[in-house]
Amino acid sequence: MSEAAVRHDWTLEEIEGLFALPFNDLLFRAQQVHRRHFDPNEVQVSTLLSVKTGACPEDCGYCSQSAQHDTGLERERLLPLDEVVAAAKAARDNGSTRFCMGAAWRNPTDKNLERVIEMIRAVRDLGMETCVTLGMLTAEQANRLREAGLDYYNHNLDTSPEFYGNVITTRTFEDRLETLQHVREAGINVCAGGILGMGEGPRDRARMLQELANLPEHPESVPVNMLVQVEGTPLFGVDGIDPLEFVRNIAVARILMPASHVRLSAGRNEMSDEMQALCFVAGANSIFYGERLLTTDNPEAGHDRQLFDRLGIRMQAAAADEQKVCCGG
Ligand code: SAM
Ligand code: DTB
Ligand code: SF4
Repeated sequence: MSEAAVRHDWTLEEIEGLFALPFNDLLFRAQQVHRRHFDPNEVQVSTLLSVKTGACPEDCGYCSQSAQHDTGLERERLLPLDEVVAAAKAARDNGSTRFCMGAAWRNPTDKNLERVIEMIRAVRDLGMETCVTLGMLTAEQANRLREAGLDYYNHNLDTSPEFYGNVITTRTFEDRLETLQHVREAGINVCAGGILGMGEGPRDRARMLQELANLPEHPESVPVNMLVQVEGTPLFGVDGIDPLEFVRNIAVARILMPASHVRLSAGRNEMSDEMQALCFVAGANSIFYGERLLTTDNPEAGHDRQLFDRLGIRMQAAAADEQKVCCGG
């Protein structure tokens, strides 16, 4: 089978074999795959906004927003529509093409979902792609979001099924898969990835990528986050991941999911420009852009533009409407 084929039957041995390649060989293979599917000098940019911050009932060990951790974060109510629209406009004027709205919920109530739908409609009216991450969804809620014109739903597997219970106890890995299935069946583009640097081992990282790559359809967007360590969370102070090991994960994600956008996500503020450049060589072709992630800092937009200039990278322009509706990416 050719290396460019989109497969869903990766074995753990094959994936561990990729990780075991000499660094140069792995990056060369990832670049070859990348160039068959994408313009290697173009990066998609998305901007995040937390539309409901803090007081989340879940106990995710990495998260600043869990009510179970004392992180000093101020609880906020659902943002008013005009504030969301102002933030989306600013992101669009800065060159961002997708606006991702996050809420610190285990799952949305139907009433809250309707309020988020107003936000989705308003952001679409600005000509931007929309993404939301609201926690677990029922099949009906996913359908409702699709009817409202939502382009992407973000829901991360976070880590391997084996390591999952060390990080989160208030929901299961299977719950995550179920929501992803509802999103896929509703016809919404899937954004699903995970976090590296939470104390997991190399096998967990290979297993997480295997779970993503062996979904019936690959997520259109695969965010690879490096843990942002937040004081007061259980994972604060954990041994981080070796930067070159992180780059290898990007390369393996690129090879396993050749046609997906692989997003270099949280943690860029703690990465050198050189590490980020290696991630782009390894096949990352999307970033979160703008000074803020959800509750933590991201690099200054001006710094990112300068880095892109130094690397000859262009920001992907907004897709034409008809492309956006069907197959985005
Ligand atoms: N509450 C919803 C949920 O968990 O699905 C949506 C928001 S949640 C903050 C979205 C994702 O952000 C998490 O699944 C996790 O992968 C990522 N994330 C959260 N905190 C992070 C951190 N400190 N470092 C890296 N990634 C983080
Ligand atoms: C994703 O994979 N990363 C984003 C987005 N999806 C929602 C969130 C990163 C959050 C980083 C920590 C914070 O700012 O609270
Ligand atoms: Fe809540 Fe999401 Fe944070 Fe978990 S990751 S505590 S579900 S906001």
